[in-house]
Amino acid sequence: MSPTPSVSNCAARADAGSDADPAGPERSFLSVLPAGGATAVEAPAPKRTARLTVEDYVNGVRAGDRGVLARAITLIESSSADHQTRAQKVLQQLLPDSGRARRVGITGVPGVGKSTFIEALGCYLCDQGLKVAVLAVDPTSTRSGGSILGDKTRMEQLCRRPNAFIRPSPAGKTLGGVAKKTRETMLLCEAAGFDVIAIETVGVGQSEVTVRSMVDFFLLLLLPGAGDELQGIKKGIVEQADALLVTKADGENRLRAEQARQEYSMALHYLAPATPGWTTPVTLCSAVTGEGIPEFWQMLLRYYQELEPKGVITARRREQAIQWLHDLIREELETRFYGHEPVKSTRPAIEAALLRGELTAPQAARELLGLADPASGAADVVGPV
Ligand SMILES: Nc1nc2c(ncn2[C@@H]2O[C@H](COP(=O)(O)OP(=O)(O)O)[C@@H](O)[C@H]2O)c(=O)[nH]1
Ligand SMILES: [Mg+2]
Repeated sequence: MSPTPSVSNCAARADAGSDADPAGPERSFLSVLPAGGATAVEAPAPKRTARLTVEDYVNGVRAGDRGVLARAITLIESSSADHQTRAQKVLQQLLPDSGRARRVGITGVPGVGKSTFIEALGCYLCDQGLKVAVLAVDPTSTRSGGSILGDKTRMEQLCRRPNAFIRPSPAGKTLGGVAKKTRETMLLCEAAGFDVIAIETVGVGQSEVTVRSMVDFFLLLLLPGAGDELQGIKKGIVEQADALLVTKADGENRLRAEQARQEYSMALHYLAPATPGWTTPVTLCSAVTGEGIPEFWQMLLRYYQELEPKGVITARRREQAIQWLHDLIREELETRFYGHEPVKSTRPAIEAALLRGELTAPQAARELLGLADPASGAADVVGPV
């Protein structure tokens, strides 16, 4: 990606996850970001490139300033201790302003049309005067950074909308790390007044589960041609979806898409709905003809209208908050455990003993755990049996 982004709201990610000063890499981005979303390139305003205080971040995000929002996200993505301290202060103050957006996760196999759909939906919503933020969860981005760039070029239309904000996921080492930033980024976008947050799963594997755990509504996109497709989708994902949408229902695919829709509708009869009280619909869409985009939005509104009064959305968010807490604790404990010096130095020997058949895996685990916490009862493993 070019270090000097063009006039758009596509946030820079070159610095994401690094220790770079948030005021630095975003500087070029800010200097060309038009205040009101107009296309004119303005002269850099010196004040805006200065190091922001916690108050500056809080006020800027609250005011819906996309430049400050982008910098606040960079602060959150930074792994430097100083940045993290400030980032947490910013988040703390903005927390009361968060929570008002509709959180939608979009998944499906690579190439199914997620980015294209999000762009079409995003443009449609911007036309309605709504503010749309697009985030991505990509645990594999360290290995396949190209996919992100591809996505961005395909969202060129949406990038130009003043009501849109697009932020690719940082290249994270662990899925939990990436997801943590995405969750916090979502809170910041909500505080900045975005009405809809669309989160695309980019990598394969664990990212679907992670995105499901941070959204209200989970959409699964499917290719026309159900037979093959059913096998390509990980078992369990269909059961997690609040709607199935068969993409590319245009041209010669139109008929096949309709057939796929019917097959999936039948298959869903045998599954419990992902959200209690909601019947999972199966519909068609085409980003080319625009079919299904307004209908999807109407369906999403109906979802909230029906389930919000019953407290279903609130309950889900509460569960997700608790789950997030435990995910963070688990991740932190694991990092500390493997980084603990006695564990680090003894681990190769214990693993070797395991491979030689001298220890079982549970014995090896207890021995290592005992090194991190001598009170944990490893004695009965290392002592006489
Ligand atoms: N004909 C047609 N092609 C589409 C449609 N949506 C996406 N595509 C194409 O499918 C390919 C993959 O789309 P993309 O959005 O990048 O998929 P993603 O990997 O799921 O994000 C691109 O070449 C798109 O142009 C659609 O509705 N109709
Ligand atoms: Mg994509």
